Amino acid sequence: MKTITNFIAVFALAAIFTSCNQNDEGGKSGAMASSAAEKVYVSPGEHDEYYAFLSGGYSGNLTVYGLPSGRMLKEIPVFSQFPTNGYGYSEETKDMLKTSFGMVPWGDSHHPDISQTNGEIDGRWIFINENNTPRIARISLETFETEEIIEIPHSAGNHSSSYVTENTEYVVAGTRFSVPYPQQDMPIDEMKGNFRGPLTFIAVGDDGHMEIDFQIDMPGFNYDLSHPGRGESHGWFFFTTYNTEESHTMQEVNASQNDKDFIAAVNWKKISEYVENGGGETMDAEYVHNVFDHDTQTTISTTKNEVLRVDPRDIPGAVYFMPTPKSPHGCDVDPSGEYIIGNGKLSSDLTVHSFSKMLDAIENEEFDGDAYGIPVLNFESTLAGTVKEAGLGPLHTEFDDKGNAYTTFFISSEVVKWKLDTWEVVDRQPSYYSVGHLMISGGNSRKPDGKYMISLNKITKDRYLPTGPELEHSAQLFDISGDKMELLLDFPTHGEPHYAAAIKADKIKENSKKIYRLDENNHKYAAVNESETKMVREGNEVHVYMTTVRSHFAPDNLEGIHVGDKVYFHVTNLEQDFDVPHGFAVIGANTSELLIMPGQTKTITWEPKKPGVWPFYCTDFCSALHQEMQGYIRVSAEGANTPMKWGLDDEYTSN
Ligand code: RUQ
Ligand code: CUA
Repeated sequence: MKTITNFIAVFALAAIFTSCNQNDEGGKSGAMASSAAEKVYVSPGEHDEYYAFLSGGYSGNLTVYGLPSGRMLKEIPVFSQFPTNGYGYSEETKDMLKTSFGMVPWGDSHHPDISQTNGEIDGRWIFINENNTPRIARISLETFETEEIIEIPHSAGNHSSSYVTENTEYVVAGTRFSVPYPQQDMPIDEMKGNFRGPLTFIAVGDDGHMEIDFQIDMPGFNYDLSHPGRGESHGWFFFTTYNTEESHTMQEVNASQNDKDFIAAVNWKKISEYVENGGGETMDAEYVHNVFDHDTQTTISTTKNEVLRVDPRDIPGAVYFMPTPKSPHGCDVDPSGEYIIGNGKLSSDLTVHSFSKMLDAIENEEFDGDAYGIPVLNFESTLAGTVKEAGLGPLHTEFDDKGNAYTTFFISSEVVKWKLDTWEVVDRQPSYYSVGHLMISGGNSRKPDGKYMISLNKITKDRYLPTGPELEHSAQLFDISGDKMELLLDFPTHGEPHYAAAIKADKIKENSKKIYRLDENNHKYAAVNESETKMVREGNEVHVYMTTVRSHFAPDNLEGIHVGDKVYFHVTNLEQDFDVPHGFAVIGANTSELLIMPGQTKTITWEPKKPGVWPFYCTDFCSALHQEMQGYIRVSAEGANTPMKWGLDDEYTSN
């Protein structure tokens, strides 16, 4: 134990040392600074070349930036309620956050990944995982809205996710915390040998719809990160593990005892065939699957109660373990699919495995025993090479289009560029400070785009003006087109950017939806013109069918609501112009506002507490007469008999 503690102490010291050092070299001046400025300058009215999607971490969301400018274009709500537009509050979207634990209004999002065709990112959807209450979301890149969220049963800490295979056949989820499988009440210190680590493969249909295909019942290690094979290794998936010690306490020390943990190599094609031929057994599960239906503009939420469990020991050749030093974190596959890189967090070396050597080793049965019945391959047999003493605390690796790899080092706070095949370090640049992930556009694909790299840093202090004890995390943009990486720009992110994905703007912008067509609005409570607006009472529930158009609501005067009523405002935006949303807010609402896109219907609930005449208004500055876009609701005391009456411009309907 003592050696380990010392080891960690040395790393901590090194961190302080390197941070101080870098401080002095941080700034650039003169000609260098102006050439960097030119490279990131996107003049007013011009568009960026790339969309970059940054994970929001504990914000639960996904933020969109333009590159190279670093301008934030949008925040897309995914796993968290978003009062800015009513996501997760409105009647239509609140079920998107339904889980088997009830409504979960927050999430910890980690790793976005863009859908692929033939190993190239295609810009149809972006997936992102939720770590805390295990889920995967699919976001449409036509609407930039979350369309689907699937919960992952029997998983705990969905971290090795949400990476997709070469043709988006599957998106994966692996449990970071091993747990009883299925969950049960048992003593914690009986973990070893009794907990399991299920890996879940979710099939993605041509329309994007996700269904869990199977769950692989793996030994109870922590499955940290994963990446798909590509090219020759298409059909395989690789997962790093740590805590192969299976310790249940003080993991900081106890999970660092083994000299090597594993990368699990999973032949999903083989397992998928096995399952197609009736293999596996169904087991009980409880999970919720939420799909946003564009036709009715509402969420369809379904609770499922079984999954297909597969025992890898029943399928010869399905899973192998490759020993990898020192609690590996990142698990990255190069564009050719030949190299699998495992970054041991507590090592200064990077381990590169060879896919072809792995196949030979399997063929020649070069095993070093097994772990719970899964063959462990001989370390030397799969080893392609080692990048020696590249830095301290390696985490993640990405690739360019010229045979180079880029690895982040958290402790020595730098990005190190090295050559595939020769394993030599060719450049290193400090990051400010303590970089976690990095991202190169198309980094998880056959065709990375070697123009820009961003480092996503954990510590920001002194890079921006202080904003109290909390600073937003910092991202740094590097030009990687030359031999040396060149720092161009710092920009703040929102939440914690664990990983990101980027794509050329051309691949998305033409498909971007501008409006929802009113003639396709099949929302149950839509009023697609003002003549359809009305109030309908059902007991103490009142449904208001309301419309918006620049610059009034219809109706804008409503009477006959009583304290004790529950009012549903179903607001349809009649606009058919790009970028003309209207908002809806009403005093004392216990939810949020609504932001309604052109052609859309959204619903907010309101339970008036006090008699009076209460205003509502449009929150989005939509026209010169936006301030006039308002109305009044008369609320009478409970038990009063004020008749319902609604209208616009003193023309009333009543009942
Ligand atoms: S993990 S560094 Cu999800 Cu590396 Cu963030
Ligand atoms: Cu509508 Cu402001």
